Amino acid sequence: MYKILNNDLIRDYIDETPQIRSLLLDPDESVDTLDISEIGDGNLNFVYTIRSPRKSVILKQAVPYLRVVGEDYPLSRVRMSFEIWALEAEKALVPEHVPEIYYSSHEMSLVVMQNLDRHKILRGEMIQRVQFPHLAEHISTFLADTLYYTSDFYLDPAIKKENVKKFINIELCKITEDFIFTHPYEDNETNAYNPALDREHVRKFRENGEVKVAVQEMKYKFMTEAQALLHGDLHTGSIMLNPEETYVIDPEFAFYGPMGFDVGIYLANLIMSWYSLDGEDEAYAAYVRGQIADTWNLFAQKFKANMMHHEKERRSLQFDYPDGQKHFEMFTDRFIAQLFTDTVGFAACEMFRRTVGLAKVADVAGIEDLEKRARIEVRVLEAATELITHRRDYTSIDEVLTVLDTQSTE
Ligand code: SR1
Ligand code: MG
Repeated sequence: MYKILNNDLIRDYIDETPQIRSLLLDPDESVDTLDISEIGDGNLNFVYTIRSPRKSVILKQAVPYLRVVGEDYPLSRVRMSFEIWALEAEKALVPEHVPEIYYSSHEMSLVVMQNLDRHKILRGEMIQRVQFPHLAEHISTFLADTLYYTSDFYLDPAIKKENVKKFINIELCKITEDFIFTHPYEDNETNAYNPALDREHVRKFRENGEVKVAVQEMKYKFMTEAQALLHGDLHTGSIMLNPEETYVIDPEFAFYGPMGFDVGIYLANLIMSWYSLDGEDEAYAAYVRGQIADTWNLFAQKFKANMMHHEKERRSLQFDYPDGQKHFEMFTDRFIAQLFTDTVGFAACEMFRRTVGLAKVADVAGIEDLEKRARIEVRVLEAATELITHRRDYTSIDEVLTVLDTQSTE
């Protein structure tokens, strides 16, 4: 039966759950010897580290409300089932980039998994201006493989449709629909922004009809295009890494959606990290720009390679082209061009909401000088406006990087 755990109850739970107990302790060792501490500062769940002399693990439990808002915002615990299923699916595809799952319970809405204690959260590392030589290589692999191998390009159509059904993640999709695609564009009580950010700038994009139409188009895509199993919340706080290894965590927002959403959310977080530098630290700024360019370019190459490698099997897209290879490549290139347009559009939506919506990014929101922060935020809003309204015009990531350089005229 479900109950919300705390430090003491976790001890009891481990004592009565042999699969976890035997991971951590010898039969004659007491659970009292375990060192348990809550580390969760996440928006949704409670997270604990549990250490024994032998091993340390992470225990993550969903509670029946949205942690960042409180008990007044009920949210069903089923989100943990989506996280468990998504971790299992991703682990099968890109084992080197997904933590080990030791135990899971849908009834208790919890998962026990590898403690990535030799790794740090990417966002924090970017704020400290740490460079990671393999990051773009690793994240592009994660994206290319999870998105390709869960799509109709690879899966049997019946299996793919079963997966779509399994991953109907109504409540967390609603959070995204509200907090990314709706509230930031209207006067909503959940919005919060820097008091130094001129209301005029907020009003300007909120009253821009072109922006609103474009956001609506992106929202409709998000709601209707079940292309692949997405992570669903791939910001830089969902990545843990060290110079050698990169892990993607926290896939509770997983569902079947448009591929460009995952790519766009990630690139937007890199873009906001770049803006947070505010022209300082040229070397780190060049590194971040390199990450933006390399992630997209490597992703596009790897996704295309997956498409072409399995071309003979394209199980759900059997078609007798006059020149099979050439025409399938033409189809693939067109698909990737559309994916790029979607990526740019979703990136812009993330940039808007991380500036004026409920959830911020520490890279920018952590800047103590509010005037400086506001100057950066205006640039983010202006770039997002440009990107979303002209997303169909860009053909390369270099063109997107050029937009980032545009200075405010005011
Ligand atoms: C209301 S929850 C705010 C955000 O936290 C999660 O990480 C998602 O990004 C969500 O939109
Ligand atoms: Mg998360």
